[in-house]
Amino acid sequence: SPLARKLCAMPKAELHMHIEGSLEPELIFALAERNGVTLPYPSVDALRDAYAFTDLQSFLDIYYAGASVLLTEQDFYDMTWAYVERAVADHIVHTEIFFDPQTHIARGVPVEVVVNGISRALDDAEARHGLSSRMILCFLRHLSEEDAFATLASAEACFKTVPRLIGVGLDSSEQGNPPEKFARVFARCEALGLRRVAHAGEEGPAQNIRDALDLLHAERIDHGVTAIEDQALLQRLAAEKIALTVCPLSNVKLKVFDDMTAHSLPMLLDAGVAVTLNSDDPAYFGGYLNTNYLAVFEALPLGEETGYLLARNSLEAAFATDEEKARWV
Ligand code: ES4
Ligand code: ZN
Repeated sequence: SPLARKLCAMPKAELHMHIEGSLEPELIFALAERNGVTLPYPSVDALRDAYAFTDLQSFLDIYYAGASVLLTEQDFYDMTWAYVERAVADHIVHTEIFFDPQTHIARGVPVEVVVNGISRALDDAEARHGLSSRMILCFLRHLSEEDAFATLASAEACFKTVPRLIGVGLDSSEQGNPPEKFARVFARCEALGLRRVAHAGEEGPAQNIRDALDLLHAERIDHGVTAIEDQALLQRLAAEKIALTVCPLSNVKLKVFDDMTAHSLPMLLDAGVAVTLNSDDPAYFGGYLNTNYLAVFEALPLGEETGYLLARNSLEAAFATDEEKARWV
């Protein structure tokens, strides 16, 4: 349809995409073979058949198993380059990539190997495709505060030497691991001059969104879809222009909503919140960014002007320089 074509062709930014979640089953098996890693699945099809999630934790278990094939800098380069080609095809002009160093450090992979492999692919993306980007190191919230501090210490040289590595995030299991657990880690990150985001209000209550703002000084909220439980919070998000990086296909696959027609996106938009659309873990949740746009506009009564609003929100909420932003208008 004409609307679908416009949605696909709009220039947009992606602000919530876990690079380990872009590993397609075929690449997981190719890297397992290259590295002599044995997977707990006999075939690509058997792995894909395991992608029947009941909640966030059932996904995370398979996501960490998939990431276990990543060992060398070239592995991280190849994974990132595959995503870059999908991003360019979806008319993404700027992307901010999350990565989970703790899941790699635990397997003996130094954080420098992870950062350099991803960063080198993003350098090539900028040179060959004009795709600008940033990297955001995410702490795994199911691990301890002490582990997060140790990870930050091991990455401090990377933050100084890799210009596109600009911030930190907080991901993994929200239930039982509230923002307050990482208040001191985030205070240290702020003192280091790092940008801050956090997953909050994905499966957890609206209070986690408040706490991510007040205790972590998060500048954007990843997901935030449960904000609709709290009218005062919605007003605050709108007034303070706190962007939400919403991931529609993720939310349906992880059963945050029964189906796309039940998504809280229209209520967030009605409240004037700066919503953006994102793919989260595109290899696991059924598609890349344009597939998310199309699924939303298929299911919900939203028009072309809302499409442009969502894309503009993503460009405005990016941690890009004014010079970069000027190229997009
Ligand atoms: C994630 Cl969907 C989601 N939620 C929380 N943590 C994550 N890590 C990767 N994908
Ligand atoms: Zn996420």
